Amino acid sequence: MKKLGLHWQILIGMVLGILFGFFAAEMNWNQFVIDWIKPFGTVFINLLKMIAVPLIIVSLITGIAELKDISKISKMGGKTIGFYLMTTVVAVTIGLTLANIIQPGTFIDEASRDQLMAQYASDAGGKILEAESQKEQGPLQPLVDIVPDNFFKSLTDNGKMLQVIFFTILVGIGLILIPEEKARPVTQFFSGLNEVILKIIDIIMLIAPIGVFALLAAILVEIPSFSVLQALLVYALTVLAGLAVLIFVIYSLMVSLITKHSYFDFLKAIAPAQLVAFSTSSSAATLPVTMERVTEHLGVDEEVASFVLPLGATINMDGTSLYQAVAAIFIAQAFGMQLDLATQIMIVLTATLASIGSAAVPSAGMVMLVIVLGQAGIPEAGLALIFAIDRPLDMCRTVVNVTSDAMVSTLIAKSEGQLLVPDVKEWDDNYPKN
Ligand code: DAS
Repeated sequence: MKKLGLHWQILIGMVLGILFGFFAAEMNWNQFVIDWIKPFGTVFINLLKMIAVPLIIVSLITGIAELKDISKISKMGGKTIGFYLMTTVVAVTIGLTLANIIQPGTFIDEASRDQLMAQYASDAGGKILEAESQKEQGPLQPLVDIVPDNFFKSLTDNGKMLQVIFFTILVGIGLILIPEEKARPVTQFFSGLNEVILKIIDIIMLIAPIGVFALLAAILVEIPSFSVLQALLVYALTVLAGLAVLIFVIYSLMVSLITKHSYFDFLKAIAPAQLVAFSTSSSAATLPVTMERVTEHLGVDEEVASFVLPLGATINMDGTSLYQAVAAIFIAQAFGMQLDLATQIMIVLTATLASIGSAAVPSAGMVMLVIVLGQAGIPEAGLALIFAIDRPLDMCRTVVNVTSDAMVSTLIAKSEGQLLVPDVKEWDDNYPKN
């Protein structure tokens, strides 16, 4: 039988985990599941947390080093980065707004919340007390906290991720400022290391079906309440609602206002790329299809597409940043934490940076979520809650990531006078379809 794609293996792992969890709870096999099955879920989560810091360091440095070519090659760099940052901040803001309105984490009833706290007290308690204590500090404390006094100390604490990012960005800028021939060996080293780390993520994801099975079985045995499943469902629907707002409202407005393309025709033109993104959960794997669709069916000049799209696949992940914002608020709510405005603004910053640092491969956004949680003082133990249902959301957020890249390339082409047809209908009439 043809080997089942990893997607289907993970989705099957999810379903079997839920069924087995309910069955084990009925049969009172709780201790067996906690002793012999849950550890596989814990190992899976720790593997992903292990790779988060190296991933953000090498992918940020590699990403910034690529910017260097951009500033040299063309003035489009600033415009492109500007559009990407704007759409990402809009995405995070939509995510935070929906998560605060829908309050998915409050669908976990008190009893289950107490069990959640007890279950993860070691991690949750400490984080919540730490976050509470941070509130007493001065208004500029968050700014002071960004600058590390010892980079290696920052590396050992997921709560100091902004310090790691701050230092990493400085290294990237340093690379841009030194002569090309001196920078090349360094950027080649980090680019090679980036490939190595992406391969390690591939290896980690091979045990994802088992990890997801174990996580779900453990959740259902430890917190045998429908309210947890119900809360997870509301959380997933909150993410999907946010992604839908991006695709059908924000991007529709931007395409219609800035170009003469009808949004329906725009979506029709990039639908094949969206389907590849959905089935691969990888913007990088979808890139060749995105490139073909925008150049052959949207009239975007080759020069613009081959510049804007690879950059977008690397640093523009609107779907991921929205997901990270919703996930962070959901976990905080699930642990009964009230996040003040300063913390939520911190989440906008870290989710934007984490999505820039997220690699264009399956589950990269979930790995980077560790950064967002750590920085906001939200218990990482909550990851066990959402890791188990991450893959279907990854498929959807990757579609949004790719749609945003295609949309920005169309807008940049239009602004550079390199959108070969004002209206995509003209393109289809005057040019041969592929
Ligand atoms: N799967 C990533 C991508 O390729 C996004 C994510 O993991 O959030 O865009």
